[in-house]
Amino acid sequence: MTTNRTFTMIKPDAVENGHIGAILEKITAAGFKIVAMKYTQLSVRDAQEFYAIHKERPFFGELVEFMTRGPIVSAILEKENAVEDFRALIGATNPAEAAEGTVRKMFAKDIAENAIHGSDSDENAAIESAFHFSGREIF
Ligand code: IDP
Repeated sequence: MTTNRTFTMIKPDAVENGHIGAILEKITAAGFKIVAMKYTQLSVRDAQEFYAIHKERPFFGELVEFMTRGPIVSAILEKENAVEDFRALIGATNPAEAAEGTVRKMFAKDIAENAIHGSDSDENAAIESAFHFSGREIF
């Protein structure tokens, strides 16, 4: 089954480097409609909870530090087949392996500071959206 929504964050590196506008342009040009969006900063507790699945990984501390070091843009996006199509738009986790023209290929530095998040399943899209937005912030 496919749903029509996914969740994204433009990560602190891409915000610091001034890429918010270019990334949102790519997202909307690809046919995604923004149904929720905010400019915010994760607390350490937020990042630990959001990435809890990675808590045993060696890079967990680095990931939490990175994701909390500055503001992010979080958003919920709507499009047919949103999760899969958005993962294709952002490219592989490691920008060195990402396809030409993908967001990570264009704007990411390395596997840690990789510019953007996209949910990896419909279930996680719903969980991550609810983590960041209340019902009345979603249109
Ligand atoms: P994804 O974001 O493409 O779904 P995940 O494997 O879920 O990739 O990893 C979550 C995030 O953790 C990545 O986007 C990246 O920021 C960070 N990360 C993943 N693997 C590494 C690594 O080997 N070193 C440092 N950071 C990593």
